[in-house]
Amino acid sequence: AHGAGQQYETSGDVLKGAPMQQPGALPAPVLTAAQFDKAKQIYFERCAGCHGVLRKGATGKPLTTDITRERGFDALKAFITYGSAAGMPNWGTSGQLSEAEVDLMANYLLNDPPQPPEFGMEQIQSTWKVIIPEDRRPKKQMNNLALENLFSVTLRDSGEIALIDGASKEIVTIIKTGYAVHISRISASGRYLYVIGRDAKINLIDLWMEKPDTVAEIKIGMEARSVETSKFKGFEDKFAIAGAYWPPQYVIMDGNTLEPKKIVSTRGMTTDKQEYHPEPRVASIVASHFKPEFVVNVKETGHILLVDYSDIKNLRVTTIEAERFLHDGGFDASKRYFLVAANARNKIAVVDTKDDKLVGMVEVGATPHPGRGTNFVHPKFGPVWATGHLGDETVALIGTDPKGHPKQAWTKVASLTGQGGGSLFLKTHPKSANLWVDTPLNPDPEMAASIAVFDTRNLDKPAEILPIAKWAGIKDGAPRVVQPEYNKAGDEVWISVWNAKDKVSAIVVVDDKTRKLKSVIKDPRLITPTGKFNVYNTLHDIY
Ligand code: DHE
Repeated sequence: AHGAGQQYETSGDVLKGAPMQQPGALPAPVLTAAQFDKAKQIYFERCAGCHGVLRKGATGKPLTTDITRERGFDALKAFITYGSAAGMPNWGTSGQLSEAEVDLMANYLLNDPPQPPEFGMEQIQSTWKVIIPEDRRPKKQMNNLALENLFSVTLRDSGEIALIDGASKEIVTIIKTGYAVHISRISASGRYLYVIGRDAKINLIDLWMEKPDTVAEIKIGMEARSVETSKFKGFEDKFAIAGAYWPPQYVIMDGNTLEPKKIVSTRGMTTDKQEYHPEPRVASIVASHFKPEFVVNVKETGHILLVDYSDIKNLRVTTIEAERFLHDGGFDASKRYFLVAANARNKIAVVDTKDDKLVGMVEVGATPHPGRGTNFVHPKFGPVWATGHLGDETVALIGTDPKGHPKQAWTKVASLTGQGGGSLFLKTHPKSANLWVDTPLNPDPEMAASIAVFDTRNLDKPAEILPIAKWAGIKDGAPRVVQPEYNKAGDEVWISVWNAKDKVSAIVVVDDKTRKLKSVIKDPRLITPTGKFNVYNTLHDIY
């Protein structure tokens, strides 16, 4: 039941209870260059997401050699093989790593981690390509697409995105991108689409072309997850920003060409112990609607940076002390407050993007994972923002209206009971009374293959469970139902049925009012669809 997604789990107590090695720990085993390279690659693909490139730990435990050598080969081997209840995947028994590979990884962890190279302006510049310069791009929209209701869909394992027309549900085009694209964002004008791969490659896609395609590309590091674009009045489409996991840095670029302008390192001191951290990765980034600022969340140090892009030569950054292990988040309905999960700390930090300060720190359930979260009006407590959790079945509702409901603001006002843990994303829409909560990482295959729907006008009513993968007619494989996303009108919900690369996947469209199946998008080109980004909703932060 463990998939790659299990890498999400927090504080995987990787080494807890492991038999202690005798004092005078083992020396590092010698690996050949070929073995070392293979292990390095496996580590990068499977382990670094949670444990960090330098193995300092974040979502997973630290694995520096002072720790691994004390525990020893056998304990490491057991944990890699069997995993742990706290979230370490069972790489051995799941068959994802062979026994020889598990041995190799245990030995590799007894060696010091190699430091990957930096990626400064010279390297970034050398990857930058303008495929169609601005003066050769269309002056107006050259296609008949209803761009505001277009969906950009991540095809995770094929290194592509699909653009799908919201009305006809036809695939308009498939565009080659970086490796395992993570998110899509839209420029303020609605014309440009930015997507970023895990390999830190960004594609700038022009939606005005007869057939939308990449007009510029760049690589801003070795590994990344986030990209965003300037939205404040007067700066529409002017800048793009991307955050890297390695090297730990963010890069500000020209919004129309991706020309790299400025690189800023995020290395520095942690908020709690105020110790130096060599690998503070950039997690989510959003663009303020109140100021010419990007909100940049630095995972390992716990700082939220408000980066003022009005004068990047004399860059002003407000550094907000929040909480360590910042990951994903989104705005409240007024778009003034940004709420972000400090996932391994079971908290949501709240930043006022008008006054540029921290206004709340809310204790929620185990390992909150909101995506961008979602907003609705609670019958009793007024406007709330919601998050689901990886570590438990609850949905936490946080009051977001300090004027009208001051007592509830920045507190957990209620907790709903969903179908189980392993939730990644949830969504409603201003026009809807349905709250959709996924559970793709739940170990129970049936739960992972279905979605829970709450009635936001009557939250005492238990959620209805819809068997989305069954509706898609997918029997083969272990499909995971992930990330509900509304269309522009707010009357349809699109849900991915994410299966293995060599199995059939689909997108299921549900009528929001009736909660009945509306259509199933199936196509051989639809390989491992995960995130879906409706142009209008993404642009206007409607969720
Ligand atoms: Fe994500 C958002 C990081 C695994 C699908 N993911 C994000 C964001 C971060 C992040 C920092 C916020 C970006 C922003 O808003 O600027 N994700 C990570 C990881 O580090 C992690 C845990 C492990 C990894 O190795 O990458 C990880 N993510 C996954 C997946 O396995 C998912 C489920 C499938 C996939 O496509 O890879 C996945 N992540 C998503 C999606 C979003 C996202 C769909 C955007 C959700 C939204 O509605 O905004």
